Amino acid sequence: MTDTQTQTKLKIFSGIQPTGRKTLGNYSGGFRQYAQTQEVGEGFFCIVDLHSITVDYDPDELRSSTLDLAAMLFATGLDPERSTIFCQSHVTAHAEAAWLLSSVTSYGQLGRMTQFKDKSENREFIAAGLFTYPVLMAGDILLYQTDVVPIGDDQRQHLELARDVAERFNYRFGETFRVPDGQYPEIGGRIMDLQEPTKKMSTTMSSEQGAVYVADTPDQIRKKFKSAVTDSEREIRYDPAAKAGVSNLLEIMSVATGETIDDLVARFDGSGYGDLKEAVGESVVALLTPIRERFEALRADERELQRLLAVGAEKARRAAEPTLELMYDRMGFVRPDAGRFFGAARPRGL
Ligand code: LTN
Repeated sequence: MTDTQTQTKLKIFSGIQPTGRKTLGNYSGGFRQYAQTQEVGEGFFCIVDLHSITVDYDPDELRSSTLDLAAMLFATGLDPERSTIFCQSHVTAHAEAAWLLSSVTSYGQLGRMTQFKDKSENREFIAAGLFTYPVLMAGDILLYQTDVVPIGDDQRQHLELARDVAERFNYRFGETFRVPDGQYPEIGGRIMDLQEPTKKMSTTMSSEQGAVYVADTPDQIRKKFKSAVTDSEREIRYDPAAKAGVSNLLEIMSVATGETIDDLVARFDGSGYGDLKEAVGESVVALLTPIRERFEALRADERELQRLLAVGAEKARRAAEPTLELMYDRMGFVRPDAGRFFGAARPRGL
């Protein structure tokens, strides 16, 4: 690939929290999209371990969840050759950028973040890091001159803040950052709990029976679909606004097989719920079995995971460094190795 092609490739960045067991909802609204973006641009996928310490957490769990997530990202199709998969804490530019950007982030705007308000409610101890969380996130995105951020609907407000921070920095210190766009999932972005279809399938809030985990065995998956809630619905039809069990099952099957919802509705016209539930269960078993097998093999080899993460960290460092240097320079810092960057490698377009 030539230099100019590299420079015009769309840059895609997303951060994923290394917490909890990942669900079918995480796969459908997240991992699946990440793997697809590799076809359209240059992807950076960051395991945001620094974000995970902003609420109560257990260090041993953080360690194992970080490796779980790394294995999951590779198992769901991210290719370490084409994309950059790395841990946030391995690239010190993230912590540095967060501090620098805190000078162009409004205290008032941080206080209006609904996630901060929700997570700090009724807590005895509220970490300062929970408040400044969106600044670290803005740095994650802006360091890579990101064009597109594939992200959940619940992160809109944080992305808006990142855009505001980029614009304020550019205005105050001169054009430095590309202002990123969010990309929100459409179909499959909201997989609901199998037991309580009015609630999102969640790592933390769902019951064991309500959530399907990417690493569940075929028998566990079949059992969960068999007992999925469909009651009070008369027929097999798709009405996402009703947040009903049947619509959720149709959406899950569409994600698993790639068939359209209309085709599925036509196929199951006149069938009973039992048939639908069994078919959806089998489609999910077919989808997740190869992923679980790859996950288990990778997760068992921590040395290999560490090696893959080291490769990703090195690529990420090289990608982030020019922007970090430019930030320091624009902000008036005297650099220890002045002249190394300027006049030569500047971030794309600057
Ligand atoms: N806040 C996000 C995780 C996250 C992120 C990012 C997402 C941290 N940094 C940068 C996109 C881009 C979440 O909780 N899902």
